[in-house]
Amino acid sequence: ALIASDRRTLIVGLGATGLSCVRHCHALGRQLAVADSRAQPPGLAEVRERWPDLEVVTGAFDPDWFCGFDELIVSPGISLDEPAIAAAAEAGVRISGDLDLFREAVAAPVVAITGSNGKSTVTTLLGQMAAEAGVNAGVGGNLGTPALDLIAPDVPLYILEVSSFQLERTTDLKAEVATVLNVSDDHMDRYPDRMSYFQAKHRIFQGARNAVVNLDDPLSQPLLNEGMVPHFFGLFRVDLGVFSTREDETGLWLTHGLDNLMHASELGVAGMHNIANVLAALALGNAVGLPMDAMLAAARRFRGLPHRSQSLREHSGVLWVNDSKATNVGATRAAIESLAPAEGQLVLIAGGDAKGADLSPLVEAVTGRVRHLVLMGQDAPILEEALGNLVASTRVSTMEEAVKVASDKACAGDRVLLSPACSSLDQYSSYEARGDAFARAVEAL
Ligand code: UMA
Ligand code: ADP
Repeated sequence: ALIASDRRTLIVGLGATGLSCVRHCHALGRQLAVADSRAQPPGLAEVRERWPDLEVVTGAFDPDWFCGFDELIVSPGISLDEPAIAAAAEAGVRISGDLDLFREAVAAPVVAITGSNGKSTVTTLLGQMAAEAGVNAGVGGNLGTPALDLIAPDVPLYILEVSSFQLERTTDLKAEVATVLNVSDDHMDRYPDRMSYFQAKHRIFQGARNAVVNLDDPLSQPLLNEGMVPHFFGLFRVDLGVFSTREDETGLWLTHGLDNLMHASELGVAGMHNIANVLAALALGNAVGLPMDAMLAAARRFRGLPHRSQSLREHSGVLWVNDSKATNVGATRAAIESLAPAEGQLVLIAGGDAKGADLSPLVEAVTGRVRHLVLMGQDAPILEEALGNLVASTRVSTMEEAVKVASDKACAGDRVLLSPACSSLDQYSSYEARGDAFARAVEAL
C-alpha cells in the first residue's frame, strides 16, 4: 500500500475548495498537481505566488492524464460524470472530496448539516449557540470558510454545512451528529433523478453516532440506522424527548418533551420554517451536550441571515422583503406561506435558472395569496406556464424594472417578496449580487 505522502494526488477544481485542498495536501507533503477547466480559475494567482513549482493545468480535462494519478480530489462544482473523472474512476483511481481529507485530519466531534433548505440558517445559529456556551467551534463548509480551512489544533467542535455535491464524493463522514433538515427538489440539472439527489444527501449518515430527524419530513429520516441514536424535532409534535411547538392562550411555545422552552414571539426570525430551523438547532446542540440556557439565549438574539426572508423597508404602506437565497421551490413555498399578509396581498418577484425543477409545488402556495407575479430570467417562460393561469403576471428583464412593476401593482398593506425559486447564475454572479440589486432598487423608490 502507498503511504499518504507517496500518493499522487490530482486536485480537480481551483476555486475555494481546490485552494483549501492544495494548502492542506501541501502541508501533508503529498505529491500534487491541479486541474481546472476554466482558463482563469479563482485560486490561480494565489497558487502561482505561494507554490510556484506546483503543476497547474487549465483547460479541457485530459482523461489519460487523470488516469495516471492514485487519487482525484474533486471540487463540488464539478460533476463526477465528467468524462475524464468517470474514466479515472473506471481505471481504479480513488475519487474523493474535501470532506474525506477533513475526516482523516480531525479527531474532534463534527456536527454535519444538510437539507434542501435552512442549512446556512441552522449552521449559523448552532455556531452562535456554541459560542454562547463558551465553546469555540469551527463553523463553515458549504457556507463561508471551506471545511479544511477551519482545522486548528484547539477547536473542540466543528459545525459543518454540507451540500449534496460534497456528500456525493464523501465516504464515511463519521459525524458525531448528522441531519438532513428537509428534502425538496433542487439541483435537478446535476442529478439524473430525484432519488439520486436524496441518496446523495443521505450519505451524511454514514458512520454517524447520532441522527437528528425532522418528524414533519419522512424523506429526512435515515433509511438505515444501525447503531445511530435518533433525536427528533417537528412542529406540533409534543412528545417525550422531541423538540416541538404547542399553542396555548398566550401564543405559540417552543417545547422540549413536555416542557415549554420559550415563546415563539421572542424569536427574531419569522415564519414556521424558521421555527423548525430553531428546533433543529436545539436538537443538534442538545445531542452534543450544549446547555439549554445558552442555546435559548442565542436563539433569542438571532436575527437571521441577509437574503433569507429579510425585511428591507416599508414604503407607502408596502413591506419589501428580500429572499434572494430562495433558489429552489421549497424555499419559495416556505416564504410565500409565512409572509403572505392576507388574501391576495403579495406581489412575488421570481425567476432565474430553475435548474430543471418541477415547479408544480408552487401552485398551491401561490393560489389565493399572490396578487401579481413579476417574472425575470431565463426560465420566466417556464414559471409563466406553471403559474400564469392562476395569477396575472408581467415579464421583465432587469431588477429595476421588476421593482418598478411590483411597486405599481402593490397596494397599501401588501408585501413585495423577491423569492425567485431559481438560481441567480443566468443573470448574476451570486444570490447575494441579485439580492443587493433588489435592495438598491427598493432603496431608490
Ligand atoms: N468549475 C469549472 N471547472 C472546474 C472547476 C469548477 O467550470 O474545473 C465551475 C463549476 O462548475 C462551478 C464553479 O466553477 O460553477 C465553482 O466550482 P468550485 O467547485 O470551484 O466551487 P468552490 O469555489 O470550491 O465553492 C464550493 C461550493 N460551490 C459549489 O458547490 C458550486 C461553495 O458553495 C462552497 O461555499 C465552497 O465550495 C466551500 O465549501 C456555494 C454553492 O453555491 C455557495 N453551493 C451550492 C448550494 O449551496 O446550493 C451547493
Ligand atoms: P440553505 O443553506 O439550505 O440554502 P438558508 O438558510 O440559506 O438555507 O435558506 C435558503 C432559503 O430557504 C431562504 O430563502 C430561506 O428563507 C428558506 N428556508 C430557510 N429554512 C427553511 C426551511 N426549514 N424550509 C423551507 N425553506 C427554508
